[in-house]
Amino acid sequence: MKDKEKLVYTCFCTDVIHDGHMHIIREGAKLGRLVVGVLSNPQMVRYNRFPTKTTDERVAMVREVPEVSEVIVQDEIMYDRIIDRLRPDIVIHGDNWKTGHLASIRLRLLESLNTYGGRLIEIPYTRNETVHKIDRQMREQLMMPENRRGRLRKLLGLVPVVKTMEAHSGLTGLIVEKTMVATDGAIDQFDAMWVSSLCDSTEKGKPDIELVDMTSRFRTIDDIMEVTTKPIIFDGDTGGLIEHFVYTVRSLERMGVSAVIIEDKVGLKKNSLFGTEVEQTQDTVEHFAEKIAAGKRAQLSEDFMIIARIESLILGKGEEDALERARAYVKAGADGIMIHSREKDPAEIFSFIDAFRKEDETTPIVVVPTSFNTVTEEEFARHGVRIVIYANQLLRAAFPAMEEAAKSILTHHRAKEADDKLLSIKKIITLIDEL
Ligand code: SPV
Ligand code: MG
Repeated sequence: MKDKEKLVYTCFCTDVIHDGHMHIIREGAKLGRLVVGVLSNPQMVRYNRFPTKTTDERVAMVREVPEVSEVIVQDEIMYDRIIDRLRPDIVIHGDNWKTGHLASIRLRLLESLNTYGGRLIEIPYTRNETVHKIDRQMREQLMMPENRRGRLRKLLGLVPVVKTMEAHSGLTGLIVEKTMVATDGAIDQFDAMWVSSLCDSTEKGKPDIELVDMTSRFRTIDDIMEVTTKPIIFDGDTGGLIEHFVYTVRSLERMGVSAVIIEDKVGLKKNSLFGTEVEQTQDTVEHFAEKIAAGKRAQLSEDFMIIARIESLILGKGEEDALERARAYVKAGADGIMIHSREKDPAEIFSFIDAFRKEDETTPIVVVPTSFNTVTEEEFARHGVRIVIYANQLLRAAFPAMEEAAKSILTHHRAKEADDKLLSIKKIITLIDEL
């Protein structure tokens, strides 16, 4: 007999209701009055993959299910507050969260339930062919260029800071796509990917001087896109000639890239982190503004973004020059401003950001904290930064690890000594999912 007095709660973080969800719903409804929480979209971005429906649409979808008595929005990944509010007799969940990064959510939930004697019931997670197929189809939907391109703009509307990590290959793309951690009572993952000219060039053993041509850069993007769903921000270097940049914009849009960042330099571009140690020439305000305007005119979709990168601080031209350029570039149509610095001390970058924010509250500001790496995303957010790019850390992590393995094998004339620092053969052969 169904005990109508009992309040049963479950939370859904999904765009589609499949057999697995229906199983939980049916089992939950057998136990009492079933309330389903729908995890809000800003939290879905942290917990799962990017939602293809709005929170309201997902609420409406769950409301359609007759066994569900009530649908509410859960706007935190952790259950603490919702449990405090509802005090359900039972929480029902699949048994797929006992290990891995989701385990911390479960433990916190158990603590909350223990305070008043609530119960957690876990039922076997459904892993049948249909569920697997739906999951794969959802992922492939997210990969389609027309769905992927607008995702950066959508993210800007959902999260305070878009956490962006560099990817320079399919494999590093997968790391950015899949890495999740549980810290401080929250689940975290990266939101977007940066296809860096420094990393793309270095990976090919070439200097970062616009030597690797666009065809090759596009090939890297394609490798990443084939196996991931997160939005891509492309490092377009100087953008080249205006006459060429307009073609680049069209190609990137067609591929499903979300944004290109171009920097206001001309001639032989060198990496910004050299600063004034090498000869580098800044573009004129007028010419660079014209490049942005031409790119915006060439753009066919609404959602693609052209972000203007200001090199004034890198080149020792000062904040006033940077501000003047920011104004001109925004006026020319730039969808965002990236301000760069190679100082360890974030003072100059914050001084610019605060001054710019006083006159412009909305244009997204992008930073690349390679040198000023003590600043947290939260601190950037407080100053109004919207996109933080970790521009080269995966490549820099891989190089010393690879070099160490090479040296160890040369030193010992065998591979045994290197082995405990290496990914196991079992892991490497199962790392990549097959369709
Ligand atoms: C890159 O990652 O290629 C960049 C950022 O342009 S920086 O290397 O800091 O110039
Ligand atoms: Mg670059």
